[in-house]
Amino acid sequence: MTSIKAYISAGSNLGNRKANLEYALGELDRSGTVLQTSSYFETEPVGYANQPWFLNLAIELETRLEPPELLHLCVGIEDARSRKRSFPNSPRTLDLDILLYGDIVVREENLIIPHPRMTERNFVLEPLAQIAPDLIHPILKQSIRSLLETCTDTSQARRLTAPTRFRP
Ligand code: PH2
Ligand code: MG
Ligand code: MG
Repeated sequence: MTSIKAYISAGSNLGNRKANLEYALGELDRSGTVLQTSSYFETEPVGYANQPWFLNLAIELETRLEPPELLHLCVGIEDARSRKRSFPNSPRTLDLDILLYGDIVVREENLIIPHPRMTERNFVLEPLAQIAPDLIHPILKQSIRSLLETCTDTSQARRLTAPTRFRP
């Protein structure tokens, strides 16, 4: 199969957050090519408030993996950082969510692409808009920039510096 550009949202709010995210970047780059990363964003927890703030970033990955293989890779990288799955939106060392996979739509029981909640979340849209503002959401047919402009999420996302290895 030919290569596809996939976009991944990465987040961490337990342990050494930057080390967890940099580990994920290194592993993803071993499986394909990390073309761009956003800056780190320090973000207010959404969904379950009583937990530490997150570091989030968005990753543009060139990959030859099919969507289920990419999901399997992401779960393996999360597990390598001792990710525990206790309850929805619980704190985590590492979360890797596939947002978009080219303009392909996937509706499987364990994998939905585009990510169904991506348009409701500043912590996803702010970093993604930094690296891919003109990218079109394949179902909504709107750019990431315009999805961010119309997003009603009021949670805070503060832009920091970019990871040193993969500056945009
Ligand atoms: N992930 C969640 C739930 N809430 N909040 C922030 N700020 N960042 C996240 O990555 C995040 C969240 C579920 O995956
Ligand atoms: Mg998530
Ligand atoms: Mg996840």
